[in-house]
Amino acid sequence: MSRLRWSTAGESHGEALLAVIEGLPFGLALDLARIDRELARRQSGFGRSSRQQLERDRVEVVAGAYRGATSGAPLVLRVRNKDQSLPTLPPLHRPRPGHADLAGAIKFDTNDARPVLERSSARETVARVAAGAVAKMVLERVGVRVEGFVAAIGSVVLRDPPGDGFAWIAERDASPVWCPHSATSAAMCDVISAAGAAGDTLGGVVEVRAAGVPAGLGSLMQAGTRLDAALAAAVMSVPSVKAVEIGDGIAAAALGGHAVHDPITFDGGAIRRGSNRAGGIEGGMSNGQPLVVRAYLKPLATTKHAMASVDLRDGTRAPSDPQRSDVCAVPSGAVVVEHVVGLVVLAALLDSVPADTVEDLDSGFRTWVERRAGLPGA
Ligand code: EPS
Repeated sequence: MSRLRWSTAGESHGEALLAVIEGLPFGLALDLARIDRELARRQSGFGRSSRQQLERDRVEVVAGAYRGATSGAPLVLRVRNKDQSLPTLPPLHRPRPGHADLAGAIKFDTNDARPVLERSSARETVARVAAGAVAKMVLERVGVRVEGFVAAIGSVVLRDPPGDGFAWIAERDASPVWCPHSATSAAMCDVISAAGAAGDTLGGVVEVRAAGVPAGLGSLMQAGTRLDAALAAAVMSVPSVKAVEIGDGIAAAALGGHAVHDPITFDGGAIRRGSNRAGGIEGGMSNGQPLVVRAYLKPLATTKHAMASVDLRDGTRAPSDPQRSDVCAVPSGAVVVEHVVGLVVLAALLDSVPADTVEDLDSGFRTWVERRAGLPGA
């Protein structure tokens, strides 16, 4: 089990969303305004429902801090819901295809899927972003930066993804769909508007890059210690995600090995790679190249027009229960996946460089990287 662990609690229309993060080093100054900015990014993508105008997500620290910094205790974060209508919301008897409603109703042996909907709602990702924002603050101390963007919405694909580095951030942040290319971004807004007008929903692809990750995080030794496996599991657990890709994983399946594997050179006193098709991971370990993780999101399951379903009380044919929903949550997905990747990378880092305090992390990280500079074992 990793030193860093996290979990969330809360319902979409309950009192609040909560995140519990254990294993953080002592002494990390908690920049709450920074967490709020990430929460605002998660909320503000084009294509979200009127709910986003209602909620103004703000983080509060409930436990685990002392004088504004982590205390080494479990850190508990809370984001209150403005819409706390859960006690008066009607039961949900007609499950929506593509949602957790039906499987959850069967699991809990109930014909009212309301509690299932409430917990499976993507509103839960508020808590993951809050937790991930803390993870990113720790990572940034040691020069690791994690950023995500939208690579496709529906049929509109970002043809020319940005190169290494983060020169694209300003253009991403100017885009209402978090896509770092203004013409593609405008086309994405157009397809979202068209889908909304037709009463439909859209999915897409998000890409997350983590730069500054040293080689050697994760482990080849067991299935559960592989960094790519941990990333895939965490990213797949984000609502709507149906596929996860590391590097050029999907395209690589159709190519020969010479066209796929990244050449190794030794140049200027350092190991270098001619390309990064592996997405920064080989053998379940980071290889010193930026991590590249892509998530494929299905169109939202809550569609405006009802779909074929049944009434769970008597099995009669009945249209699925329409709920308020977004047209497209892919821009939010880019922010959520970015934060989830941040949590997994920090967990891997703390497994290799255990640290009780942030100062231990600073010095431990420096030593760990310095020992591995140049040729290994030299
Ligand atoms: C969601 C349905 C919508 C979304 C919600 C996720 O909520 P409501 O039914 O209250 O309009 O807006 O997402 C959020 C509130 C959020 O903050 O992301 C769903 O069914 O998953």
